[in-house]
Amino acid sequence: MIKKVLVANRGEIAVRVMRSCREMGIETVAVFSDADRKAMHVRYADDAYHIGPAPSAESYLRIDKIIEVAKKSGADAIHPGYGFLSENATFSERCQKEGIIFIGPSPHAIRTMGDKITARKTMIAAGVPVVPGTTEPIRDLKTAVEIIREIGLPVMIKASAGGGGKGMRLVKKEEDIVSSVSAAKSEALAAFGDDAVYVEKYISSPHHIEFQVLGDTHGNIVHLFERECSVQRRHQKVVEETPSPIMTPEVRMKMGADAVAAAKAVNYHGAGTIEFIVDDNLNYYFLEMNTRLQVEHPITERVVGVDLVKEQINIANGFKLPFAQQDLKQSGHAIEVRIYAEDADNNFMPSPGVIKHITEPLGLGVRHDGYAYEGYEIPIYYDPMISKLIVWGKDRAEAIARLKRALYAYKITGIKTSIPYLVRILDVPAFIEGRYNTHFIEENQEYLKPHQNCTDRCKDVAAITAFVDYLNKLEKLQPTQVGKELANNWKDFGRKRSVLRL
Ligand code: MV4
Repeated sequence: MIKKVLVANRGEIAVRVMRSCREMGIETVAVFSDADRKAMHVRYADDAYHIGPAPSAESYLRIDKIIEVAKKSGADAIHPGYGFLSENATFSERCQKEGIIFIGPSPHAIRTMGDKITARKTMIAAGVPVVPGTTEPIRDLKTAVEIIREIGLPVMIKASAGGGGKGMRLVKKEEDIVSSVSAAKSEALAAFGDDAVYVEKYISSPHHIEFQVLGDTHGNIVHLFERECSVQRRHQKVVEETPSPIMTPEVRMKMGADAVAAAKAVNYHGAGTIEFIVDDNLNYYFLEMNTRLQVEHPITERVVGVDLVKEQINIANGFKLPFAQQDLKQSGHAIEVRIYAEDADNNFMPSPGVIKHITEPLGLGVRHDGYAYEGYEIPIYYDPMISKLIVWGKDRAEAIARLKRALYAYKITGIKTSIPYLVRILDVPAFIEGRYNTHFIEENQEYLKPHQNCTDRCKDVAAITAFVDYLNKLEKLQPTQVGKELANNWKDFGRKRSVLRL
């Protein structure tokens, strides 16, 4: 039985994992870099160990140091969160060897799905539809031209060791094949140390729909339905929702069964996600499998009513899944938005710095997964995502209204955040109507620019912030008191906004 979990991560996900541990009566161990001495996950954990300098290559990615801390602290298991070592087969293997439980899938599952060509072959053998294309690495440029002619242009060239859009190239014209393939190969070699690339037919206006799966170590695998993740910017998800607005019960059943078949093909245990690319006629194809807990997992938790981290831990303990497929139902609608410390009005420049004031939204149907607090400095070294806002409604319209209400109430000063940008997304007609695909952001640039009301509001905010700075200097107020001052100013402000319907 797992009694103590080392969380090999930072930020909101480290805190989120520890919350489930605490509910289960499991002790938690944090690890932290120089940049994270004052981070929330360090404060939240029962115990915390320093593992190195700020750059992740010297801290959160150091397998040896993390294993050492696990032993020293008496942790019997490690939860990797997402990113960092979460999809590192060597790490999972090393844990096994050291007698520490890795809360995640087997090294074999990670390895098979991590190599996209092997994953494609495995899916074909399992009868799961994949995008038409190659199942062997492109050997040389001459055969590349022949193969691509056969598949038909346009095609995507992808790195086998890549994923998530890294090292991807679209080829539209025959004369570009040679240069694109060789560029993709050298890019893949530089980025992943592996120049194997493969080719897929290009699906022109796809949806990104993924299925959550859970498997236990007794061979039981279920899916927990889909997440629609088509609102992306440079392969970064911005909004995720479930159910998908384009899904039908029939296609959901089929895709769910294929997601389970995909996981079965690698004897999957733990939480995982099958990514599909879906065209307008709801033809769908396996894209890749993520062998970790994902950022957007809370929308599934809310609509299906399952604590995915708790299930991960129970699976790692060797327990059987407590539900069968027919026990699982979707109820209502959930949406998540990711809040980044960046300036959407200045080319999404990262905006690290000290959080001067933060008021998180509360109320019916609102969940906030974050880690920032007043006085905390967002480090420059890691992903700029500072929190996730997850709302639930009985239907999509209620969820959107609730999300808007929550975003209006969400106040962060000291740094720039993507909150105003997210509000604008919720006002785009195509989003409101649920008619969008992966081109949503680029197709709606005009709507997503700051508009007049918004600009006025930003000026007001600037004035208030300047006022608070003035108070701060004049009276040497503590951040919390400054916060109260600010909150009072916002009271009127909120009322005005509800009239303006920004
Ligand atoms: C594709 C595609 C079109 N056709 N593959 C991007 C992320 C990576 N997981 C795969 N991606 C794509 N693969 C074929 N054969 C279009 C994309 C794609 C995309 C996919 C999901 C969400 C957003 C996207 C944005 C641009 C391109």
